[in-house]
Amino acid sequence: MSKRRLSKHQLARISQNQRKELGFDEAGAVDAQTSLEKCNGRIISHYGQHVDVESLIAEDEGRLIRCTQRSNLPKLVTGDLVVWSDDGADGGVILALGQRRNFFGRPNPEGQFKAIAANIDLVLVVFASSPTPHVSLIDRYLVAIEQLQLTAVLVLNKLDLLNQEELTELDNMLSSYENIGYPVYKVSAEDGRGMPELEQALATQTTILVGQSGVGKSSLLNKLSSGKLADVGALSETWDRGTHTTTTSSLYHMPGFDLIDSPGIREFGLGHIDEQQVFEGFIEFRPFAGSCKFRDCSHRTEPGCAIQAALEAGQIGVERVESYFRILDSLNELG
Ligand SMILES: Nc1nc2c(ncn2[C@@H]2O[C@H](COP(=O)(O)OP(=O)(O)OP(=O)(O)O)[C@@H](O)[C@H]2O)c(=O)[nH]1
Ligand SMILES: [Mg+2]
Ligand SMILES: [Zn+2]
Repeated sequence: MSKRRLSKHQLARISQNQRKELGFDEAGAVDAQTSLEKCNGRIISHYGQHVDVESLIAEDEGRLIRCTQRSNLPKLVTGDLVVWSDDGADGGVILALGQRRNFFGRPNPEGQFKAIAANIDLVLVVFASSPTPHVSLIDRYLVAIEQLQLTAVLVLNKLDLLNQEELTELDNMLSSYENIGYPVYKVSAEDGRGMPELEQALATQTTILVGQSGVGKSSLLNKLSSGKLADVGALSETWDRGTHTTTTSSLYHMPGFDLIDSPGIREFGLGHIDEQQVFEGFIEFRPFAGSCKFRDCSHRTEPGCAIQAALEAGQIGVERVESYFRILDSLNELG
């Protein structure tokens, strides 16, 4: 009886605060996560009411079991380590969630931030010349990735579609990210260009592919596996109408590494993030934090602003500063 009340209490608290739902910062949610030695399965895919779990039990390692979950658990996501048990029929039931090392997430249509994958090493932010990258979408991803203390890698796909002029333009943009410390890969899932270098960066890691719908995340996955694992969208205009080919995050084992394919997005909202976190998400701004004349400097027009000074000195790029203000403005519109 008291157990039941506890889980209800936990659920109520979960709805109060999305971060808590993700299993961090909250005594209740952390208690709900069990130690990793007890885990005997990993979630590799998630569909509405059930999840596919691969067994980590030595004698049937890799076997897939379709499981339901106990209602007192937080929402489980791909990559979660779990304790499961046979349900006596063909499937299983998930009894406990193993402690999450980290997670990646995205805003749902209501603007709340939801986990989509857990226990990952790298986030591959994929973009392409078509569909055209939304303004500051990359920076929005980077802010979210930095806030979650994950490691970002940028991947420009569809290199085969670029002419020299377009390539030069994109190279300029990409080198500005390389200069501030983000690895950048230029590849084509179509003709395989750049793929060996990318593959090297993925070795031994668990990596999630994220980015707009239609940029070629599933195509990259298929290319890296030398086979067709994931469905790829038809060459069409459907991305612009919001049709996504991949509809759920799934984990795939590749030779020497793991990849999680995720559904594309149209917008990456940052409603869950505050101004300070946006600032910290622009990693090249960090050395200037606290150096402005005014403690509450907006970095726009105040005298003695360290960010404006760094911009004038060429220490930070104008596109990034503009992008920073655009993101702040969008937060204010939401608020
Ligand atoms: N020319 C060219 N086309 C590509 C390349 N990579 C992917 N495509 C095409 O782009 C389209 C979309 O590819 P997908 O792999 O389905 O894109 P996605 O990012 O997984 O999309 P969602 O699952 O909707 O998020 C398909 O028609 C692919 O054939 C590439 O490197 N070059
Ligand atoms: Mg896809
Ligand atoms: Zn300032």
